[in-house]
Amino acid sequence: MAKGGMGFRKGIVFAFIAVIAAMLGCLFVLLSLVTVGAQDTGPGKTTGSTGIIVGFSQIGAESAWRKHNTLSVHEAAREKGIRLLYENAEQKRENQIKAIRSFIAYRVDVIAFAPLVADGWDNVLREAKEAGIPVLAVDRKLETSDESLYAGFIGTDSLEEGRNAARFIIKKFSSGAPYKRYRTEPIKIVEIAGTAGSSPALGRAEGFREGLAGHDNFEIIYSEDGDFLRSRGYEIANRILDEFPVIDVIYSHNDSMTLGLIDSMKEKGIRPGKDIVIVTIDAEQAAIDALRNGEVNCVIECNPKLGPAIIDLAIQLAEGKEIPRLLHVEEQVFTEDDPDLDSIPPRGY
Ligand code: GYE
Repeated sequence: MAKGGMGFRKGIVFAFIAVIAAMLGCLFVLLSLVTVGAQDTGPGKTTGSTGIIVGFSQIGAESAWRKHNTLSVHEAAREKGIRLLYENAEQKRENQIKAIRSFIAYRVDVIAFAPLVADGWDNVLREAKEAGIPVLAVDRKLETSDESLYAGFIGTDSLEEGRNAARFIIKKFSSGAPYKRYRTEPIKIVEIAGTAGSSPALGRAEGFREGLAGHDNFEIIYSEDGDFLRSRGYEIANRILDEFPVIDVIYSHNDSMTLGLIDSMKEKGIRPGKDIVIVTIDAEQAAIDALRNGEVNCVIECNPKLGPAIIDLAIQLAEGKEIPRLLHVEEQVFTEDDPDLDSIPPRGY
């Protein structure tokens, strides 16, 4: 009886320990989820000690560039004690409008907004203005009927990126390179463009044409919107490489599309960087690696590490300060002519 009683008590004790262990286990899983959530680049919130809340409407996760950009903003927010409400619009304008409206309803202090395309935001920006919430345009530029609808812009200078692409090919083809049609026929260029109507696609196209103006030995024979996606780069290359008997240069608005078109070229036995000159923008690690092994000829940097600057500007806006209307980040150009490509530090994206 006594034994049985002991057994029963032991059983209870064991059961109790098991329940506690299970509860601790659950708590551990929950805690790690919260931590992962805070570090994640997916939707969610990060908590902050400053009391400042920033709503960040991101475009999507279409490229390594974009994923790193998202991470950079999350990290900077965490470092500066800013609570970040993050929404990924999955490349849809209506999702960005919804996200901005939800930030207004939440009464965030500042909205940071990477606009998918340049125009069509006036109404929702007016709603933010009426609610007294300053909007910072990040990464891509905005076109509005009223400049006072946003506080300022920080991001890339895509016009200059386009000009740099033109500068590279002008130099390349004026140095007596053994390209068969040089001097007798114009150099034939295909452009794989970014998302139609987005400011980087507009700027990269315009700057490129501006750079080529007056150089009659270049001809853009074809241009197509590849939406900044690797799959689209591959798809477009599959088609055009068969369609056009001669392509001398492919100018691609981002590395993701470039990697897709390189896949297609290799499948067709065309040597990227040798049979066709490749100029690409972003400078993600994979593009620098391709430059090193001769599959790409020129890589124009577009810097995604905007987080610290975005968060600093957001803090200034939250404190009621004025910020500059336009801030471009510093960017470099890497080419096959650089004497020491191995010394390029790891890109991180
Ligand atoms: O070049 C590209 C992307 O808006 C500048 O968006 C950015 C572009 C970047 O996804 O890879």
